[in-house]
Amino acid sequence: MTQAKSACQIRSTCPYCGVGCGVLLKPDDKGALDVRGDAEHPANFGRLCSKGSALGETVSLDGRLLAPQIQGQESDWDRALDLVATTFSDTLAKHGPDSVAFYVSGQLLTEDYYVANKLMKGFIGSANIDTNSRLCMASTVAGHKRAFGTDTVPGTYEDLDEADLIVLTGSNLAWCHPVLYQRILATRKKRPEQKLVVIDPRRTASCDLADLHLPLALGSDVALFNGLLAEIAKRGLVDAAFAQNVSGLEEAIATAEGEDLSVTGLSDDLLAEFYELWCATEKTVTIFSQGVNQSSSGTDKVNAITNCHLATGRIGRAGMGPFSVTGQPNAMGGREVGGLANMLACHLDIENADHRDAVRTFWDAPAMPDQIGLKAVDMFKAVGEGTIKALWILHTNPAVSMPDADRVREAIKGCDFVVVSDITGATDTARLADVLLPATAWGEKDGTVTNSDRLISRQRAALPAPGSCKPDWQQITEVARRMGFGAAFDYQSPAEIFREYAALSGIAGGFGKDFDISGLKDLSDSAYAALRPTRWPVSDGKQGGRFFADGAFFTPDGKGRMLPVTWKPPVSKVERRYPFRLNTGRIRDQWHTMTRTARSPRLSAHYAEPFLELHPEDAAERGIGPTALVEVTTPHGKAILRAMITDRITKGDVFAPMHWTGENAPAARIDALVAPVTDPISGQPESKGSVAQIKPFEAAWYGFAISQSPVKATSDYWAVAKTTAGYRVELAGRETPEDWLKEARMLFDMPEAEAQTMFDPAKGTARIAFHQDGALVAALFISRKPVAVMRDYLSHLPGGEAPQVLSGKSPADQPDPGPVLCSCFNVGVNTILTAIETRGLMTVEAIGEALQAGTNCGSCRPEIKALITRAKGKEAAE
Ligand SMILES: Nc1nc2c(c(=O)[nH]1)N[C@H]1C(S)=C(S)[C@@H](COP(=O)(O)OP(=O)(O)OC[C@H]3O[C@@H](n4cnc5c(=O)[nH]c(N)nc54)[C@H](O)[C@@H]3O)O[C@H]1N2
Ligand SMILES: Nc1nc2c(c(=O)[nH]1)N[C@H]1C(S)=C(S)[C@@H](COP(=O)(O)OP(=O)(O)OC[C@H]3O[C@@H](n4cnc5c(=O)[nH]c(N)nc54)[C@H](O)[C@@H]3O)O[C@H]1N2
Ligand code: SF4
Ligand SMILES: [Mo]
Repeated sequence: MTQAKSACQIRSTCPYCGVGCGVLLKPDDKGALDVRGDAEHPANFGRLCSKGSALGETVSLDGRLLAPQIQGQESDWDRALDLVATTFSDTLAKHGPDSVAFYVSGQLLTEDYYVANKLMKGFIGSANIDTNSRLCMASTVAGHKRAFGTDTVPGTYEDLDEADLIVLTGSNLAWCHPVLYQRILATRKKRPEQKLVVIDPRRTASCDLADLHLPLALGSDVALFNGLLAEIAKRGLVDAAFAQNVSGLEEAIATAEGEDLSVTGLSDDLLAEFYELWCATEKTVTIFSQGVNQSSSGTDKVNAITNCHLATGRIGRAGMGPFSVTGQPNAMGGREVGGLANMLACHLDIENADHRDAVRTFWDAPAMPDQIGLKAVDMFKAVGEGTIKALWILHTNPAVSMPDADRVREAIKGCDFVVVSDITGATDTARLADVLLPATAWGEKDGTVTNSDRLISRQRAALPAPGSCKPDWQQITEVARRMGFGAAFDYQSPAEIFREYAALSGIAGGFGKDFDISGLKDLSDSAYAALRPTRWPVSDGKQGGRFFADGAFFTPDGKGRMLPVTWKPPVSKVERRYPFRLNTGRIRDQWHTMTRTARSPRLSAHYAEPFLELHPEDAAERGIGPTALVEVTTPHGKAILRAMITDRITKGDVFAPMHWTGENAPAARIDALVAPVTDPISGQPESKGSVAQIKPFEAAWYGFAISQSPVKATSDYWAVAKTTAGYRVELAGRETPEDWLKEARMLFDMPEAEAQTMFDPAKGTARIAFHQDGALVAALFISRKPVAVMRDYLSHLPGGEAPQVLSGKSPADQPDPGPVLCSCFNVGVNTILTAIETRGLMTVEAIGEALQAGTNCGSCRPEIKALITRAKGKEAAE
């Protein structure tokens, strides 16, 4: 079947991670959307993870931005676009091209991205366009360019099926690229000899089904892979024939041999086991992600990995190669169109005069910068210093996701003119905008994205654009026209933009660049509409496939480069005042700053609150109990997070998720704590290596609330999550209010409603519930200790009668299911534990048969396995 539409099902692509899963969309006439995996899409063959499966729950218009706003007042497109265009033009005229900037996103579609880059680099005449991919893929881009001469991912997903060894380093694939992880598990079922090794300072969910876990010291990957390179040389495993195509071999090996492996903190036995496995297994794929990239030595880490693959010639052949998995759905597309401040377009270089001239001629561009622009961290510094006076932010939320986020927030607030294009006005960044432009969202827009393995897939609209929302490409081209660049931005459709882009890539191909999709430059509108997933390159010379097995690289001498790299510690030094290393990252069911995933009750049930993973000994030494709140301080900011005491983390490290924001847990904006230090080559921030102090948060009171409607919390700590019945809220404060009933009325905005109460002043407990027309609307539970009530049970009560709500627990015949582990079938941890303990179900399959848990998307299978392993451990100990 090749049609884009079949039986009212529309083929599109999941808007979350870089796996790039194909989806089948079926809208109904009420605006709801049925979302299934596309069995014919080569990235997922029908599989979806928990986030993809819950897409239908995120498309409601609740909270959507539906019309432009100027200074918080609703406006119309003409006025808003005129204001944006005149302000950018005036700023340009008065202060020159470097006084304006765009900050864009790896979630923009290729067509959006292409026109944003063209406007800034060809017509405004500045290279001040950077992207959140600077926080994500920049070290990989720099590492690839150093090693290969271009930013090329050599392999494809099929390599994961064919590999005999898969190494995950700095990648929690089970949670962040779940469908790829499931793909590996499926292979291992068929070929149990395939081995899986995870290299991560934390024992993540990805480790639960792995053969080997190396809990290396944070930041020590260069040393670990240098040790491997030295071992490769020692064993005589350098591929002499392939080495003819590689420069820098001897120097890289000599440098590697001098490395002190003790900085990895790994035992000689563990190192030997890993090196033996790697050396003995030709078909090895090394997958890497943010544990590698988000580091002050990120680029060196990438090259420490590529060195090992180049030395052994394990690259570009089936089942082997270094493999950077991309984060965002179009992180790869953004790299292709030149969305980074140091790139031009189609992998061409700004600083190369021939490349510049070719692009200038192609675009008929009046102004082209000959120098690279400001990279994200420097861009927001320039905004803070007032040198950038007009800033347009599209499809990203930097007030939350940039390091030193409080300073970034201040910088945006103080900027003369800020435009934000988003699908909602309720983000930390959108709230600071002078002009807010409403964008069409994923289900409503058309274009293309490129995933981790160079597959270009179509995103197709299945729902009508609500209100007056416009796609990002139209917003950009409308502004370009109003700035006087109409002729160059006269596009009527994404297809037209795509054709131009494909034609430009042919010029890059002419320069010998890898990214050439000129074979698609004459795609008709209907062929674009029907385009099936297509792997680049698509040119007369090459169609899809892998790169570099032939030994031909894109460097000036045509050779692959090995780099002499040495271990350097993270920039921030652990010291007496800041004795902990703060690692940050993702959880399974939330996407970044939560503007979409937090709308889904299912996805919000996995972790309903921001948390800090810390080691049991560190917790004990500091008097931090299992459900306590922890105050985390770094030289840059403070946060309050729920303690999650676990030996999955190394003593001395702490880990916090990046997701929570001013909208849902203002004390837990983790990037407010992260130092704005960067890799000197890639400019990528070290989001995982700040230093911190921790202590118990001195709460005078703790609270838990449930409510049918949104709440107005103001306490020192609060965190809200969506439930099927409304909202659940965790609260805490340093000072106890005088009157809890008054507080509850304010929290729930219920000045009048009749209250049911239970107070015990001596114990400091208060319980208050509000009913209306016989149904529970809200309830608040207060205590001097962390509140002990059955949260998951209570969360379902609003809207029902719930006369016994103040007891805080379920009637004896209704056990508390506990926090949801399987979000597809809503199965809680307690339910699974009870099944393990009382029914002796000791395999993931048996649990699946009995409870359905883990049988749909499979994202929770590693966690089910971990529960079983824990239960087995307990049994053995008893
Ligand atoms: N559920 C979910 N999935 C996502 C996303 C999301 O928000 N939510 N976002 C997407 C995006 S944009 C991205 S970029 C990817 C990121 O995907 P990943 O990179 O897999 O995710 P992270 O959790 O940021 O970091 C991965 C791991 O790096 C480890 N790490 C930290 N420091 C080091 C180190 O020095 N060395 C090594 N070897 N490991 C280290 C951390 O402990 C962490 O477990 O996920 C994508 N997928
Ligand atoms: N501490 C720490 N910080 C990190 C990371 C980390 O691991 N640790 N990871 C970094 C990484 S890898 C990444 S990728 C970034 C991600 O960080 P961000 O890009 O800031 O996070 P998102 O929540 O994805 O922001 C996307 C925004 O676009 C809006 N949006 C959704 N659809 C559309 C649309 O169609 N058009 C427009 N115009 N807007 C839309 C959303 O509502 C949201 O506000 O965070 C980085 N920050
Ligand atoms: S793995 Fe999950 S989040 Fe990533 S593209 Fe596939 S369904 Fe979407
Ligand atoms: Mo990312």
